[in-house]
Amino acid sequence: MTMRPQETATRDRRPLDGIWDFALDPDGRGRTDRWFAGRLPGARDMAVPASYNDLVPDRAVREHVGEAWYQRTVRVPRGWAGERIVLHLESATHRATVWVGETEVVSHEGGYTPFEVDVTVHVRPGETVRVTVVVDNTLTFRSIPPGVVEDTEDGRRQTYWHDFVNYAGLHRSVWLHSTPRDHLTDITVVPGLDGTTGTIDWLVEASSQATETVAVILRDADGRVVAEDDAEAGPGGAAGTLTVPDVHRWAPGNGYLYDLEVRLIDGEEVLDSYHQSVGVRTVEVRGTELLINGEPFYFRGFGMHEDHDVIGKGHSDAHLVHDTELLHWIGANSLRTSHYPYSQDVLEHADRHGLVVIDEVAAVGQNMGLGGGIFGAQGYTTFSPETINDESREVHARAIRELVHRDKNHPSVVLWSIANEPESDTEAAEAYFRPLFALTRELDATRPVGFVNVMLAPHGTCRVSQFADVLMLNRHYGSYVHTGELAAAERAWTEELQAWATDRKPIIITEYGADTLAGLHSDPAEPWSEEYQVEYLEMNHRVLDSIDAVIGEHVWNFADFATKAGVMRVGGNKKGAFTRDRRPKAAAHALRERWRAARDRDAGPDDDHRTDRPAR
Ligand code: GCB
Repeated sequence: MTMRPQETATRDRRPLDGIWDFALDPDGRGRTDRWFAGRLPGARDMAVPASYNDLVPDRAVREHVGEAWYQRTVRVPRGWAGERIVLHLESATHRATVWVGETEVVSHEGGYTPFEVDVTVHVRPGETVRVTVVVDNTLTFRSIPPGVVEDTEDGRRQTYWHDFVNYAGLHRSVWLHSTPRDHLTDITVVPGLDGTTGTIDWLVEASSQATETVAVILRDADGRVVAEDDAEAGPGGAAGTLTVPDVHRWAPGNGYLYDLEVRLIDGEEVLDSYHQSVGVRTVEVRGTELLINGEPFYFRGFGMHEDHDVIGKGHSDAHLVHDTELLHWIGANSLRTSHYPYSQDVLEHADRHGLVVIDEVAAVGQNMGLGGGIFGAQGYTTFSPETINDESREVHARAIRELVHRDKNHPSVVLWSIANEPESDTEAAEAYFRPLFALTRELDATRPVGFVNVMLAPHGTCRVSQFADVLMLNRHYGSYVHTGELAAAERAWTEELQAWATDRKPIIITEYGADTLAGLHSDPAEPWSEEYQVEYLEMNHRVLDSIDAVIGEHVWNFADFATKAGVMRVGGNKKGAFTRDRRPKAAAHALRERWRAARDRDAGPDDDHRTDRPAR
């Protein structure tokens, strides 16, 4: 488990982003030929962070299946002598092994969560060291998401059942960082409200407990100390509760954050210090409502993707800022990290901007009745000893553990989504998911848990939604079914939703969308035209507005995105309200009208996505 690298009074960090050496390993020779022992053979330039797939105009790179090597040297800062030195990777998709010099130091499974390794004994402050990372994009029945690799006449072919390109590489920052030898290892904050008073339960763990104290200092956004506490560090860590009278709440549209400075102290000496942002808000499901700070919340926004021209799934601050501005422009208040954990920068940004997040594990495509958004049998049984089995569930459980650990302190995160559109109408699915729901609740008792239900498991047939606190439904009436027949779609959709409403749980429509080619017009509105997308959304909104239990609408998708080629994919999935380069379609303007009117109705006196940020 990791803490994100920071520069503090006791810690330092050096980004390893930039141009690395890179080599594909189509024959899988690199490990036996010890590529980590010297310069990579045939190395070419590769940018980090980025997916490697679209940076080279070569099918061998774009469609590579297997391992790909990254390498660079780094000079360890001279001033880090005596410190603990750690190599931290924010994501390596989908698994990786790392060498420092010729020593293998760590391996990690899962492409969207961070991992790190103490490399102190392998490096010397002031000297350079070679870092080699091999990433592997292979998807199997033991990975999240799943897939199958077949050896064909034309080489290795990767099949998978999710509707986005299997982008791979070092998608987020890589850091070398220092911490003191005696250091903080984990911080958990749980906010609460008692009228106008805020409470923050804090739990801090450290590398050793000998004679140490943990002190916490809470500052408001103006830097004023508003509460302090301390406790002896015992075997289970140090814990306490801070109380903040007249607390400034974190709320949708008002991303107010306090700064919690955590200090590990021995006598008079501050051994380590770390800064944790805290938003004071509560989340609760009551009846058919989801309450934030006791107020019913209605989700307006999108299922998104980390997906851009050239960089693929690579994180870019410029795109993050732009996408957030567009969300504000359109009047959205929330998003789902479909279909994998997004960069921590996205979560931190959502915290600061009062954007509400449904946080999703990369369990997508666990459904052999579906493929790439296209219905049709895949020739496999979803859950079976040979396909998705107990071992796969362990991998899934680890992915949930890593996600909850990474994101537990984000006030923006109000709901965990532990899978997207898995098979959910079989006994095997029920048995698979029961323990995963239990695990998620055990890891975090403060947030509701759900999964995203697929159209193939309508009300009355789904055996997994019984475990969910909130129902999340993806429905494409008027696009995949009743294509072009909006009246019939409206009847069928209303009927299905009325049935779900009898469960007396809150319902979020996590996807509804129609493929639309920007610039294609027709009157009367035909599928694929901008007019049809607008009418399709209007129809959906009539249906959603007619059902009280519906507490949210997330259009699929924020923007057009890259998918593997297919007969239903014209240069990718075109269900975006924006094009892939973020130009608004007519639907974006229609959504803006609906959502901004709603935002104005809901607005609190100090809602403003731009204000109330703590100084960085
Ligand atoms: C879905 C999936 C999403 C697809 C979408 C589509 O239900 O959750 O990943 O992209 O359908 O457009 O087919």
